[in-house]
Amino acid sequence: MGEDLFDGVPAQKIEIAPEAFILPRFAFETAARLVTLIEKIDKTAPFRHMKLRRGRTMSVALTNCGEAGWVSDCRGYRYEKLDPHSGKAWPDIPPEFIELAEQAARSAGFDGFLPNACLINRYEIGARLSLHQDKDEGDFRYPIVSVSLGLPAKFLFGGPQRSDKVKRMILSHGDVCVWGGASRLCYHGIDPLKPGEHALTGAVRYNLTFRRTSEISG
Ligand code: MD6
Ligand code: FE
Repeated sequence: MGEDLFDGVPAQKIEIAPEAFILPRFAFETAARLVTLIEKIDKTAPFRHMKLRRGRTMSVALTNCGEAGWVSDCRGYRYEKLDPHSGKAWPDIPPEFIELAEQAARSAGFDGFLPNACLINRYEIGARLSLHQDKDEGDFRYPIVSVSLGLPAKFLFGGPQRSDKVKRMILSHGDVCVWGGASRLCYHGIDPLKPGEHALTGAVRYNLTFRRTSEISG
């Protein structure tokens, strides 16, 4: 890993909590390719605003690739094999995605991470994700790997209890976040996206989150 000298050079990993790391710019080199692949997935499994159980609609638009996709509707959250929009399987996870997720996990000390689900979030200006835990996977031995692309966003990271103190940090284009083990069930969220324009994505932030889940319905 190089020095933190200029944009695009991977910096040292930053431990934000036990077994939770930010890998600044880890995906910077492959970012343009990742965005192209996201646009391709959007053609088969389009981004959509899902409903939450209580009837509200998420401000973040999302889609998935992999053997299972995360979905939310009036029945709650779960992983489904088929895209409810098309009734067909979600698109495969591109090999470039899997390679990146595996390498990022390894850099953070989690060897042998093979994701079977990739949730793709698209934030437009003002979109946010309120504090939540990622706990629908059924198996918490595996970490989560998350890749930020496009506009920067303020990331909130707390502890295992909703009331735990929250740290705030900026996630920028190409930054990768990996967490597992002791931090796997920490609360986290994203503040409303600030207006801006990114050369690669326009007025949008994408986030890929890679998971390994054993809880698949449908
Ligand atoms: C986001 N990320 O960065 C939302 N979850 O847009 C998440 O909710 C998330 O970044 C689990 C692990 C890493 C994450
Ligand atoms: Fe999350």
